[in-house]
Amino acid sequence: MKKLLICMFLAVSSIAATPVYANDAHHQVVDNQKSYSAKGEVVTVDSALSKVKLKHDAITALKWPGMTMFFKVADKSLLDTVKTGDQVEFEFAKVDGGSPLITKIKPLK
Ligand SMILES: [Cu+2]
Repeated sequence: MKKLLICMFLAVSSIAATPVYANDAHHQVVDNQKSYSAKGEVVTVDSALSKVKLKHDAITALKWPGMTMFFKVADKSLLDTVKTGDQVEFEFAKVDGGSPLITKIKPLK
């Protein structure tokens, strides 16, 4: 439950807060950025806000259980190829302490 809450917090904070790394040139920010891949199902696509709600599988590298949550996408055009109900695979980058940001997403065929 604790992990679930942390992950939900990240999802909420990604909507409410602007990441601070744009203004922070400290090299650790870059060093700590990692990329993760996962699979899931599209629940909601919000192109206007560059967000997608995914019911994702467990992400063991982050010790996240499977859950439904919003992700920001790096570019809203990434959402052109997916729609509600699609099974997808996606990649996201995550800076320590920051919000996950999807860099790739595509339907599983
Ligand atoms: Cu999650």
